[in-house]
Amino acid sequence: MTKKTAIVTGITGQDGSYLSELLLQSNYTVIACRRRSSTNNLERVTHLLDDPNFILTEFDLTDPSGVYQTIQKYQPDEFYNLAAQSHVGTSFKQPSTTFEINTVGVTNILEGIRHYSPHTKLYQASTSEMFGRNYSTETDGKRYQNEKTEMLPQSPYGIAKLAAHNMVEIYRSGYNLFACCGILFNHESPRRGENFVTQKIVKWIKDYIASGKSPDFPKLKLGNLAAHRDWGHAKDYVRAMWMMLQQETPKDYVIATGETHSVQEFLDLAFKSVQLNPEDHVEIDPDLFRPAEVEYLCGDPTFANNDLGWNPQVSFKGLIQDMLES
Ligand code: NAP
Ligand code: G4F
Repeated sequence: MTKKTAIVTGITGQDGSYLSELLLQSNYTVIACRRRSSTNNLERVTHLLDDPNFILTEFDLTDPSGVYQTIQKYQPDEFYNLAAQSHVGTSFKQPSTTFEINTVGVTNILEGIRHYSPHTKLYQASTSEMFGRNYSTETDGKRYQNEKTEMLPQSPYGIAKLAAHNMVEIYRSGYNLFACCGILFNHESPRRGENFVTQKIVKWIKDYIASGKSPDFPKLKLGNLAAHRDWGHAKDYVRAMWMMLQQETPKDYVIATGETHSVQEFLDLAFKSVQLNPEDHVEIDPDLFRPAEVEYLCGDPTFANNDLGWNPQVSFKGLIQDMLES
């Protein structure tokens, strides 16, 4: 396999770490971008730091000159933009920062590629959150979202991601760039951030067991348990990102499992697998409800199945097991 170079942003995050592993295994040089931090936040990529093909670079998406310089310096074959303010709840508290990073930051990358490296193929991390409260309906009444479903975002995060998604489309058609978006549904793993609901539940279980099941252990506080999500495994989803950039033409794809479960179901299954009952330990906290909620997400990945040959390998139960056992 010929050696390629890829810039990856967001390498301190869940997806950036898995994608970096996949690219290094596939003989890439990875230009691993992370923003300055006053503390060490490289835990997810510690095992990659000694690899000479993993080149750490300081980079903040919101600084256009730094973005341009990085693109001009490396002129990579591929650019995976995984950096974002990725927490939906936080986006209600920090809407302007979210827009600056998730929309203006993406525009900086598009401009950088257009001016300094137009051959570079771009992957942009779009999201099912862009569908918001909308879905399509099959004749049997099943609700789903696919590439044709209209988008009605319900959060500053969803709006910022949709603006970036549309920006990518403009640069693809207007400037003929190879730029595409993966519309990824929720994906989790042992490396998921602790303030997303799945990891929050799993972490509580682990800490509770580590406490010796202390009766004084604080309750698990959660918000809306009725929301439905289509949860897959991050390892499967980063494979889809790579596959999109190996195509002849740039296209956007929904990446999902096609199954949906409520937060309550995730909670019940995780607790049951360690012989605990959530009713004894969970407290509903009204402060954790969002000003606007996406109640139902269930992706239809038919296009990715047929066009990319992509299929998820890890089941819902397998995902919970992996998170609990890690
Ligand atoms: P994550 O774990 O929260 O990682 C986000 C990364 O972005 C972190 O490395 C973070 O760095 C970096 N970042 C934030 N602001 C930045 C800035 N101004 N400049 C440079 N880097 C910055 O997110 P993830 O779950 O891996 O998701 C990856 C991407 O996919 C995100 O764009 C997310 O919005 C999108 N997405 C995720 C899912 C999902 O279910 N996981 C689904 C659809 C789309 P710090 O460590 O310094 O904070
Ligand atoms: O785990 P969540 O915070 O994920 P959410 O909001 O679906 O966003 C994730 O998936 C998106 C793709 O659809 C990504 F674009 C985004 O970057 C992120 O990765 O919340 C899932 C559900 C929500 O309905 C939330 O209201 O769980 C509900 N929930 C209930 N209690 C909670 C909690 N969410 C969090 N974070 N914390 C709770 O205590």
